[in-house]
Amino acid sequence: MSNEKIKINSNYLRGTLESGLKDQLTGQISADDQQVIKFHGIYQQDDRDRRTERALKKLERDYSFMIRLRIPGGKITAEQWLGVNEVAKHNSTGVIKITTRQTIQLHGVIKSKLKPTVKWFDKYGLDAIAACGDVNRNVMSTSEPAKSAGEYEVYEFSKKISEHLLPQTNAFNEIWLDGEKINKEDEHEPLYGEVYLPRKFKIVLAIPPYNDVDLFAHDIGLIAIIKDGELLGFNVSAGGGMGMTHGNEKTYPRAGTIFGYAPKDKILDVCFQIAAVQRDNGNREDRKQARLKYTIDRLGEEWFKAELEKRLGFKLEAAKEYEFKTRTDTLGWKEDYLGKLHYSIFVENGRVLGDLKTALNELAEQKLVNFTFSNNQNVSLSDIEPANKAKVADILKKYNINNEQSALRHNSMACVALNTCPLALAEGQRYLPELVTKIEELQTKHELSEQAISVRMTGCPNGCARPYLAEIGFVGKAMGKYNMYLGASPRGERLNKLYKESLSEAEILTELDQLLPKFKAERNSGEAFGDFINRINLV
Ligand code: SRM
Ligand code: SF4
Repeated sequence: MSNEKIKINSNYLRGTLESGLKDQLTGQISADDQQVIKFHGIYQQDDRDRRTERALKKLERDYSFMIRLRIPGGKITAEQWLGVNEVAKHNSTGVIKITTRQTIQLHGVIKSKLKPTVKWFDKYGLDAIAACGDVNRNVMSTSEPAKSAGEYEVYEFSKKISEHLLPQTNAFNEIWLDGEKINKEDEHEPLYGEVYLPRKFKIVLAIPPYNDVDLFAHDIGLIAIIKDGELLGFNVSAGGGMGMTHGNEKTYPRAGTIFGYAPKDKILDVCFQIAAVQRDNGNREDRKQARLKYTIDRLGEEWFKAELEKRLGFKLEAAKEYEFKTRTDTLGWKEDYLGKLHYSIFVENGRVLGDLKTALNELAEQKLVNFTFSNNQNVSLSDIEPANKAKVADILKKYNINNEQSALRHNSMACVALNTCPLALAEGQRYLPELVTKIEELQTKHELSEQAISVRMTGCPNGCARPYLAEIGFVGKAMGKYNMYLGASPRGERLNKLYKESLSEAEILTELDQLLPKFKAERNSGEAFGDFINRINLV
């Protein structure tokens, strides 16, 4: 059945999940329910490393599920962290994965453990509602500590927007929490109706000069305008998106367009109405053309703005001035406007395991920290009382957590890819660390060890680690082969371009062995690698 029919027939996202979850004969659920369950923040997957072995033994695939939490603004308490860790230990692979959208995922949850896991999360005030599916997803905001009340208010807006655009169906309550059943006539989805959106929908909020949310990669990007510590409103960007398909020229990554400015009291409505424009005009025939970016390009930016303003009943003001200076998470100790301390830790590809996990658990058990996940898959230990700084530092020292990685690694990011992602054509997080080591060696050879360059890798062109906004982007084409993209701005404002196709590791390293000395010899003072490539028109 097409996704559109599945949504309409799902009875507001119920499908046949209740009975499917109880079926002990198989580790999977029906094909239609696999689409419905995404709206509940859950994906059916299988261990791709074990497919051949299982097929030879005539066994069904090694099915399990991935659960992605909804954590707007990326903040959770110590208690919530411990709750997640406990359930991860018993019901999943145990690895807590910080995603590129400021939340966490657990992999390897078998069908019979899904409901207990969701219930467990609920006990800790956590949910996975709309973390996936054709709805508004987790709303991201900066992970940098607030320097004023106005900046903190931006974080609060990420929660408000998430709530405002949340599906209202009672299905979550009924299926996972044994809530009382209600009649279909009593269901009401003010934004989504029975058809939900044509495709996924993503919103982020940035506070200049930080663009750690990669503002232009999302359906809506809101740039906070703050004066003297007071939040006034937001510049509104729309139509960003990364996903494309190899060989399909009608698909492409697009950087969002800034359409104007709205004061903060109007911003919930702006988000709602942009989603509504997309709901009513997005392509429902072809999912590869269904994101807002294609709607805007098909109908025109002028049309989009006029349609939005008609629905809003007011005109957007001219965009206010702003400047993004960086996209990189600042690591180490920082202070917020209330005098609380924060310590940001680099987490390679967001995988929390081993000593790092033990250290985070110990810090949480002693109630010394809260946690803020970043949009670059890192974690910040948050809200630390200054009197506890030494205790936190001691625990970090005990587990050798010192942020001593190179500038290159600090700016590297890969998507999950194999072994769980069904769409992966090549490795992502399991391979990038090794490639970064080899690029570091080239940097040393060319005396560029200190040079920060954003390097991002994805196992397929869907763009989950936003590779088209990296100074060097690697996009999986086949096992061991990557398309290489160059020339994006390190501040996230300009996309890169395809440089060469289907390169092996040896070919990648040969290219960089030639490009790095050229960069060193010909760059302007302080010029970043991506800006240099762009200036010399190499691609
Ligand atoms: Fe993604 C699909 C993982 C951020 C664009 N993404 C998937 C799936 C669910 C594969 C699937 O459909 O079955 C991957 C699950 C892998 C696994 O085993 O966990 C997956 N995406 C991820 C994560 C976990 C990557 C990571 O390593 O951190 C990120 C989870 C974010 C979250 O917490 O919500 C993740 N995905 C992104 C981003 C980045 C972002 O949003 O900032 C993008 C590009 C931005 C965008 O949406 O345009 C992204 N994911 C996609 C797409 C392509 C969408 C498109 O418009 O074409 C797909 C495939 C699809 O939707 O058909 C996809
Ligand atoms: Fe999977 Fe492709 Fe996303 Fe990587 S970019 S997680 S391979 S869908």
